[in-house]
Amino acid sequence: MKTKISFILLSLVFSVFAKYSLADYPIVSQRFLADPGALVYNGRVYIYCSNDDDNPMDRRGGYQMQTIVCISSSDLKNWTDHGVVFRVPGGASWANRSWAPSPAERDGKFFLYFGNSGNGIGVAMADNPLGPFKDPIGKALIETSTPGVMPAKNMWLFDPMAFIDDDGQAYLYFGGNGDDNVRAIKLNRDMISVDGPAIKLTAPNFFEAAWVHKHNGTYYFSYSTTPRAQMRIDYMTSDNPISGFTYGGVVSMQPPSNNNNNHQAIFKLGDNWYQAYHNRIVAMESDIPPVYKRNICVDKINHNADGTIDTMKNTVNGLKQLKYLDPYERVEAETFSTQSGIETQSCEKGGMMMTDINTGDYVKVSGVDFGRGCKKFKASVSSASGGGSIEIRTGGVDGKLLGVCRVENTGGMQNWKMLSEKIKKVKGVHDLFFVFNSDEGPFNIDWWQFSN
Ligand code: FUB
Repeated sequence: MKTKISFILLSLVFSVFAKYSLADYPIVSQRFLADPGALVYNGRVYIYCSNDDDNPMDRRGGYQMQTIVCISSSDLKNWTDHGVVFRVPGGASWANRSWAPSPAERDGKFFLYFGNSGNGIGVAMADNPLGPFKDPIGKALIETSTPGVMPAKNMWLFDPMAFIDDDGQAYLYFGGNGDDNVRAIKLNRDMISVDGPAIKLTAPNFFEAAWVHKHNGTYYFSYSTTPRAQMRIDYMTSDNPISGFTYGGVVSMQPPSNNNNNHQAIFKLGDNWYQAYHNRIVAMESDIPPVYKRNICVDKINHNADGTIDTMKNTVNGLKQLKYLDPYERVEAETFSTQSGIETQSCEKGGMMMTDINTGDYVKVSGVDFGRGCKKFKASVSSASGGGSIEIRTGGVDGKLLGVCRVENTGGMQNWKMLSEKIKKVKGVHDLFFVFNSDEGPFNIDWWQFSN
């Protein structure tokens, strides 16, 4: 619960933040998110993050995250904000913090491994990637008393990474704060218990953020280096998942607009490999103390034939859209590539909605394929007052106006009504913009869809 003072501070700060937008970088600028963990499932990448919205705005606030947020995309441009998928102590009564998650899927069950601050590692489970995740064992999965974890000097017992090898054996990597503080432990097939003691690994300048991926038969262990080594993401390679690692090089330098801790998740979507990471550009550009207010970015990485990784280039908008968005399917309003001013929130009936819509706010949905053309637009909206309007444009906030959809009073902010509107015919692929006017009162949007 927020105190009144922090609420006032928040309101002041958000009036600045709300007006901020930045091309397609960072992804998901309506939230402060950090420490990505990626899972590719059914053609989508799900990125699970520490929720920096849980941290106070105050620069002395520290990391106080108790929730994990999930965002996902199938095209790497338009991201869907799924909101909070796990929280403590509700989802794991023994824990009072949850951050730096690592997801895994096995036999149709989904697992999230998380750090209870630096004091132990928990596991939570769900039937689908969006949770809600719940701890199935009622205690930490990894503690200092877990065989093989100790002895270790000043080890941070956090930043878990779950990796399932091609032969089906799963491993959990974790640790922090010292070259000798990396540990790997086998997980049983159930993914919620361990098989044998933790094994000690050593990584030069190891600080935190363990991550493992496998490419062409080589295991890559990547991690954040210490502040003295600029908090780069370095990597080691081996032909064995738990032994024989040797230093390989640098996956990525300290990101621009970060200047503090660094944390990566490496994943393959389609034919290419990517790294999700965080920096602090949203807070910095909004004059918010940035240390505990991070945001997620994604860039492409390249493996060479000799097994080395080229040092990644951080870009502002460097990723290609992998496929166009289909506007003839229902699209959740919390799916977009860029926003200015809006917020996302859970709906009482379930799912998420776009909210806090003010006049002049907008969202951009990239690369929308209208095909041979459509003439109708519909959306599910709610308003407890006069409402406002949604301008439907292509090409920019001042681009071609296809139509204006009026939002009237629906009888409550959680009373949903479907609007439909004839629009000017639009064909082919365009960036779609919704530009909002809420002069007659606030409104929410749940989903939208075009038709012929
Ligand atoms: O988010 C809290 C901590 O910051 C994580 O555990 C570390 O990896 C660093 O990113």
